[in-house]
This record gives sequence, structure tokens and C-alpha cells, in this order.
Amino acid sequence: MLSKYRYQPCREFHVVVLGAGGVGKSCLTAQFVHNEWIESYDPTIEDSYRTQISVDGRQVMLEILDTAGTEQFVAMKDLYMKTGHGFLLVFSIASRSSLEELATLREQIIRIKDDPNIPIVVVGNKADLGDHRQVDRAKAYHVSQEWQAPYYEASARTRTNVDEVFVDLCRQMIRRDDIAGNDAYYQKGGDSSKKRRRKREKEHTCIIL
Ligand SMILES: Nc1nc2c(ncn2[C@@H]2O[C@H](COP(=O)(O)OP(=O)(O)OP(=O)(O)O)[C@@H](O)[C@H]2O)c(=O)[nH]1
Ligand SMILES: [Mg+2]
Repeated sequence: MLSKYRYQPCREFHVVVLGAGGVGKSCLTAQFVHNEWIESYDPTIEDSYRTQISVDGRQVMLEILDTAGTEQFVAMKDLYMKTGHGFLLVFSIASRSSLEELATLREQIIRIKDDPNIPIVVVGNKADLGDHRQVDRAKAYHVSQEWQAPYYEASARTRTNVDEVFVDLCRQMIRRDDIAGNDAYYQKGGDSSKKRRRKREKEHTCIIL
């Protein structure tokens, strides 16, 4: 039997991982990209990773920016908020203040992007440290509802919900991209937007038997 496949171009999205120092941003990113657990704490200045994943059968190239939570390294914040298509807001369930810090970050994102519906996922990391919990699940969920963003409890240590938070963010970014029909999100190539659109239209109608 012949089957038909519609060729989908690979989309590229910029993901920014934000949150207070030590909440586990680098560990979540390392688990997602390299499947590795890092026990030591080495505060980040700024790291970026590229990884390709498949989400609901669509190829997505992610450029992930792992940012600095420590104040002295935050000078680049405005710039990377501008270029981000989606944001992981990470706090530690063992630190009440780390959740409080997310409110300011979110306000900054919305101001800089000038978009209250920018894709965001709220992540309560270190879920394995239940004995040290300072943030109720219900409280964090309530905050995320106010922000109209999904909430996940995750653990970089046990690799719980690590893929899920990135995939949820990808789905949000893809949905927006579909709605906007925005060429800017498409794979780079240096050609003009008109040319890119023509190329994309061609690609969308290409059926491989
Ligand atoms: N128990 C537990 N520890 C974690 C988890 N995630 C990270 N850690 C530990 O917390 C410490 C800080 O983790 P990082 O990922 O470096 O934190 P960060 O948010 O990147 O910190 P900055 O780069 O300074 O902003 C490290 O010692 C990790 O091993 C987790 O899910 N559970
Ligand atoms: Mg880090």
C-alpha cells in the first residue's frame, strides 16, 4: 500500500532557561540535552546548546540558552529575552524565595517581548527533595494559573518530567508559529522572507510516495 508523507521543514526555536541561582537550570538542561546528571554546583555565566527533537512528528531544532541566576552575571538579560521564543521559568520547591523571584522575571519577559501570551512553562525543580519542601504544589499551581502557564514539578536528579517541560514549551511555540504563519521562526538560510515563503509553500506541498 502506498503511504503519503508531507515533508515538514525543521523549525528553529530559541528557548531561554531562567530562574534564581542554584535552582537547577543547568542540571535540567544537561539532563535534557545530554542525559547526564551533574552533582557539583558551578554557577553559570551563560551556556548555549543546540539539539534537535521530534515533537508530535515534527522536527524542531532548539537553541537552548542556560542563563545565570546569580545577579553579577545578568547584564545580558534584556538581549536574550528579546531573542527568546519560549521561556522555562525554574524555581526550586525547596526555596520559597526562588518562586518569588520568578514574578519579576516574568514581568520583564512580557515587557521586553511586549506579549502577554509568550510561551512559558513554570518548573518546580528538585521535586526529589520532598522533605525540604518550602513551596506547596497548590501554591505553585495557583501562581502558574494566574500566569496562564502550565506547571510541572520536576527533578533533574531523577530525570522526572525533564523531557515533558521542554516538549510542552515546544508545543506552545509550534502552536503560535502555526497561528502566526511567521517565517521568522523557520530554519535559517539567509534568503529573503518572500523566497522563504515560496520555498516553504513548495515544501508543504511536496508529497513523497
Ligand atoms: N536534589 C536535587 N539537586 C539538584 C537538582 N537539580 C540541581 N540540583 C543541584 O543543585 C545545584 C545547582 O544546580 P545548577 O543546575 O547548577 O543550578 P543553576 O540554576 O544552573 O544555578 P546558576 O547557574 O548559578 O544560576 C547542584 O549542586 C545540583 O546538583 C534536583 O532536581 N534535585
Ligand atoms: Mg547554571
